[in-house]
Amino acid sequence: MRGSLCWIRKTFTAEIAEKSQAGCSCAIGAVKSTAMTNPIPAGHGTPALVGIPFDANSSFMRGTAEAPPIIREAFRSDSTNLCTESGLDLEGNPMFTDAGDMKVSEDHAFRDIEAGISQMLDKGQRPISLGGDHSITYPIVRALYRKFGQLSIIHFDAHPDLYEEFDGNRNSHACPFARILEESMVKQLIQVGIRTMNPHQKKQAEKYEVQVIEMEKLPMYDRLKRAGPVYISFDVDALDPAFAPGVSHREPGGMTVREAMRHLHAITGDIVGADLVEYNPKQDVSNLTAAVCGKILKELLGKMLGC
Ligand SMILES: [Mn+2]
Repeated sequence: MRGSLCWIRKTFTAEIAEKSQAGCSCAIGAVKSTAMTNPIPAGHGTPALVGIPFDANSSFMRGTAEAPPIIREAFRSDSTNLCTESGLDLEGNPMFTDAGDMKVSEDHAFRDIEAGISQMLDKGQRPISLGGDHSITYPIVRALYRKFGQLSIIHFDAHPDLYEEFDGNRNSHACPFARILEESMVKQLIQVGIRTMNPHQKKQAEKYEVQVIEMEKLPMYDRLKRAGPVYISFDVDALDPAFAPGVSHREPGGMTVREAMRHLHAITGDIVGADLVEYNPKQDVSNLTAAVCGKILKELLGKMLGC
C-alpha cells in the first residue's frame, strides 16, 4: 500500500515552489505520471543522497560513520511510505537520486569530501549528505561556495560548533562553523535550537555576526526566510534526546520532531544542498532515531523539490 495515497507531480515550476513556501500546494492539480519532462527548475540540480561515513573528528564518541546505510534503510522502510507531508511521493521518483557512499580516507578526509561534492555539483546534483560527524559540513560548504558564492546557512543544532579549536583539533566536529566563517563563505549563518552556548563561542558568534536563535526563543520562523543560495545543516542533536537518543552528545531540552519540521518547512530561498549529521547508531534505542532521520530526510528532500 506504500505510496498509494500520494501524488507525483507532472511538472515542477517556480510558481509551485513559491506557493509551497507559504504552505505546500503540491497536491493541487497534481497528477500521477511516470513521464516527467524537465522537472527541475533552471539553476537547480537533482537532489542526490550521498553517505559520508566519516567520524574521526568526533570529540567524545565515535559511531556516526555507521549512520548512512541505517538512515537509508529507515528512509525506505516498509513501516511507512515515501510521501512527504505535503503529499509529494518520493517512491520511484526520478526527481532525486542516490549517489551512494563517498570513499573518504582518514588522512585526507576534507580533501576527499570537497572533491566528491564538487564532482556531484559538476553533474548537476544538489547534495544531501548523510553523515558522519559535523566536521564534514566545512568541506561540503567549500565546494558549494566555489559554485554558488556566499550562502545563507540554516544550522539546526544543540551546539553552536563555533570553537576556534577543540582539544587541539581545528577540524573537530565542534569547529566547522568557525572554519566556514573565517573563509567568508557565508552571507548569514542562522543557528536554530542552540542550548549550549558558552563565553568563547558567544564571542565567536558576535565576531562573525551569527544569528543565534536559542532553543528558548523558538518558534522563530521569520528569520528563516532567505533569498539566494541556502544550505541546511541538520545536526540530529538539535532534537530532544527523548525523540532522538541516537546521538553522541545528548542535550536535554531540545526540539520535538514537529518543531524541527515546522522550522524546516518555514525556510525559503534556493536550497543548494543539505546535510544530516551526528546520528550515532551505537547510541540509538530500537532504531527510534533512525526513523526520525528517515522522516527528516524525506522532508528535506521535499523541501529541495519545492514542497
Ligand atoms: Mn550538535
